[in-house]
Amino acid sequence: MPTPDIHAIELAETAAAAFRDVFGAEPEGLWAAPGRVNLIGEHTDYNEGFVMPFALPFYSVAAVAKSDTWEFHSTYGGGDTVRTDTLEGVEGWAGYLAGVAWAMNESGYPVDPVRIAINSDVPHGGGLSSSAALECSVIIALADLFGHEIDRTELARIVQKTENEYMGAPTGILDQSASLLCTEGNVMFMDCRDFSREQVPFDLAAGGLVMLVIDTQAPHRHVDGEYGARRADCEEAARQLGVPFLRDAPRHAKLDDERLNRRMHHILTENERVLATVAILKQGNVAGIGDLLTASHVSLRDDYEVSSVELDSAVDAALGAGALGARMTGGGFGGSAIALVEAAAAPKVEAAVIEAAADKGLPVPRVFVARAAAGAHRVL
Ligand code: GAF
Repeated sequence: MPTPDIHAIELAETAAAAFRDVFGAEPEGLWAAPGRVNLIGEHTDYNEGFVMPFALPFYSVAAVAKSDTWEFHSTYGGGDTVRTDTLEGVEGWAGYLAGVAWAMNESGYPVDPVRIAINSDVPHGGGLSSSAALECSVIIALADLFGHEIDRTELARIVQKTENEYMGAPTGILDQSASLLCTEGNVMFMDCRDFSREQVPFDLAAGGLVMLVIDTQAPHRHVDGEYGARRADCEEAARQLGVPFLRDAPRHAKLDDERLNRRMHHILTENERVLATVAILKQGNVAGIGDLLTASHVSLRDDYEVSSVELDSAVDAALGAGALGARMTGGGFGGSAIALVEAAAAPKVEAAVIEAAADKGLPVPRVFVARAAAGAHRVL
């Protein structure tokens, strides 16, 4: 049972107040699910490789009660309310809510209509899994309310089904797993082949360090073709090598196609970097992972080609100002970067990142200090 997060409780109070205002009734409960940072192990999830996320203390909170019809309210985006008799074809933010209920029904866990009021402070479009947080807060609520005892790895699969089949986004399993399975104070090392995982202590303060998250304010998108194109490249590379997934490719495999070869090289080296990161963290040497983070960024930028001018600017400026390591995090094409820095150097790194963006005429990034927070839980 995670320690109740004060912040999640405040968000929950606002969600409950919105629920009362809009529906004129009390919610039956409040459930919170966090956004995430992926420390390392990027684009490896759909190659059945290794990932290493931690939960951020930013949450989506769902206030929920049973109802006669589907009613969805969100406190953000103008305080919109959507009412529907059917779960089919709900679009926009409410689609994530309807989609989770749809995926539960499809997966053999029947749910009836509910009212949901959502409140969230996971930055939208920041590449920090705001949609997974939304979906995960709703799925733990529905599982509780309708008495389904479902393993959290199965919940993650149902949320992935929502993304893939209802929302049409071909994502892997990283974000949902992070939101549902991460634990406070730890970074989660997970094998996406079989969900085997280990919570690795992530004590930044003991090493005099902080992890900065740099939200570039350049929206990141999944539904456009680039994410799917990377997946297709990986599948084709695996097919040409005769292996089920790139995770299974031999270390020195070579493909004739230069682009596919680079994609494969990223996946193979990224999996190795995750294993090296786990080993270093287990020695209690958080500062020692800096070079691995930076090498991951270089690989994502050059071999996998999912970085962006905003992310590269943030990473280069952070490193130039003394960060021990920095990289983009999440799917890329905008979104957020992370930088591992000595606590005393954090203001200098933040200033350098902001100045570099201004010099290039890019949006002003929002920089904050991350900590490893609790995964999805019932608040009240
Ligand atoms: C996005 C996807 F949703 C994840 O499944 C994962 O592939 C990630 O990009 C890249 O590591 O967040």
